[in-house]
Amino acid sequence: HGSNGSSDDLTFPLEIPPAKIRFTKLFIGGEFVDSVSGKTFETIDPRTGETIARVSEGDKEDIDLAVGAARRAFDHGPWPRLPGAARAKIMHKFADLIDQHIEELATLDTLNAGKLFSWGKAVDIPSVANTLRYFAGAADKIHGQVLKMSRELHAYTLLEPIGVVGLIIPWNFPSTMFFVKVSPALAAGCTMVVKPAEQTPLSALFYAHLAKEGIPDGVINVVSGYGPTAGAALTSHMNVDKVSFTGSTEVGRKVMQAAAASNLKTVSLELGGKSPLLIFDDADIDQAADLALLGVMHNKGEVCVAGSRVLVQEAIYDEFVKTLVEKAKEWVVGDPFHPNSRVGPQVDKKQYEKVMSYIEHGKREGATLLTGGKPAAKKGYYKTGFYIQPTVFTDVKDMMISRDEIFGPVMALMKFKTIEEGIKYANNTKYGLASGIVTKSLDIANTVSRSIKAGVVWINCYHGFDIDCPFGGYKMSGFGKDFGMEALHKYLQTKAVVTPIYNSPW
Ligand code: TXE
Repeated sequence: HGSNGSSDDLTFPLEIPPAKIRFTKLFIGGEFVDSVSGKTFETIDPRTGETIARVSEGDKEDIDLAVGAARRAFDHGPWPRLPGAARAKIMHKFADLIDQHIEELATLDTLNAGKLFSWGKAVDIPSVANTLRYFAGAADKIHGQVLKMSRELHAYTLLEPIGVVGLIIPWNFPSTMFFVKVSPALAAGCTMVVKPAEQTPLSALFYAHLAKEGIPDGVINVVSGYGPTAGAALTSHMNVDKVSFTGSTEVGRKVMQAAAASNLKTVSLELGGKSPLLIFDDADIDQAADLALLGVMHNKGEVCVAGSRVLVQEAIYDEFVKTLVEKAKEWVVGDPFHPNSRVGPQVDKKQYEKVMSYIEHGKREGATLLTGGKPAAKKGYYKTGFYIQPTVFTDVKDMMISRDEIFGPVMALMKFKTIEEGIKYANNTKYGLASGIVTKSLDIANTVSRSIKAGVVWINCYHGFDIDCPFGGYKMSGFGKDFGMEALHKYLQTKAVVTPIYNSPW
């Protein structure tokens, strides 16, 4: 059953499950509050495009209040002063609370972002609890070094929390991205203001509710609102010591400019990508086609590391294409609550229109549409939803669809001859977030992985994430790592303390 964009009833149940939304206000200083202006904005269900709740719209004044609460919690509150083990204990409790609400949290991310419910329940939400636990494990192991000075001086370093941090979150992984930033910041002893994406505030506000049980007031503040207002106020705030941002390259540039123009706060950026998957002649074609589809169709292509450029070596190209077309049918479009669906709706109208316009560009620029290319599921309750068929273009040259981040279920297939040519094509992008290689040859895997300019190389796998594995870009995909112990160090700063050993002149 169910081919691409199928109108198969199985993946589109006639009933839309009712939304149960409990938290819609800003969370400042440990309380849920209305925005200063009293304004709210709509949050929608991308399955239907319909409004499911109105959420408080934070702006500059609310960011001021939240930063004030975070500042007080940092300068006078217990959090940065607690022994690391005490912070860890509270973080473990937070993680346990998440485990007790997996189903409700997964529901919110499906309702708000169109993410697959089965995936959220089995993977996304349990792993955010584990992200908290991973960094909790580091909270009592943060220490500096004793230095070997060249003169009669005793010196050591202290690792101190950087202060109040601003965390700006995208909508494609509302839970994962929240905790990838919040967890190391908590372990470090920072206090924070989180600005979730305007498309997906619901799970972030639920996490704020859970934080009330144990995390001291003012340590985590959540201000929902738009980027150019609430987001910009956070990046240009004089009392924020660091901003960690995940989003578009375009806004990443603005974040750096705002930091430079205000108090020179440090910045880390996880931005867009146009990641290559290189498939070599010796690859297992079935495995390669599965990985290629997983790489770009997972989470309906709304993944910063999406393997959106698939580069296939000449000798297997034709056979690969045949296999790919067959296997693309397994990526069934449907209601993300339905267990048989693999591709849910794009997050909102703007993203839907962006993806559709790239598909039109691809056709106009002369690429061959192999499969998909149309809106999907235009029926019943779903006719106003943002569904797009999994789409594959071949004969892709240097075109918009091979250069720009589309952020949808759209693959650009290209052919290469030699290993050198494959590497050259792979690196022919301003981005450098991720990459993949499919080969049985250790020599090819070793050579190519060292030649690709990207923050991660997945060999014979894709989306191989782990909490312990540093993740972040090269080139215009940004800088600074999320995940791994490197992420903890983004929220720390080093102080050197120096004293003479003897009371002698030095
Ligand atoms: O991103 P924005 P958008 C890419 C993807 C997507 C495109 C546009 O290609 O199609 O970006 O998406 C906040 N100061 N990615 O427009 O605007 C905003 O409120 C401070 C890749 O949604 O960058 C949200 O919280 N903050 C990416 C966050 O930035 C501002 C994930 C991201 O939104 C701001 C998302 C401002 N001036 C989109 N303007 C990834 N790397 O995974 C906006 N924001």
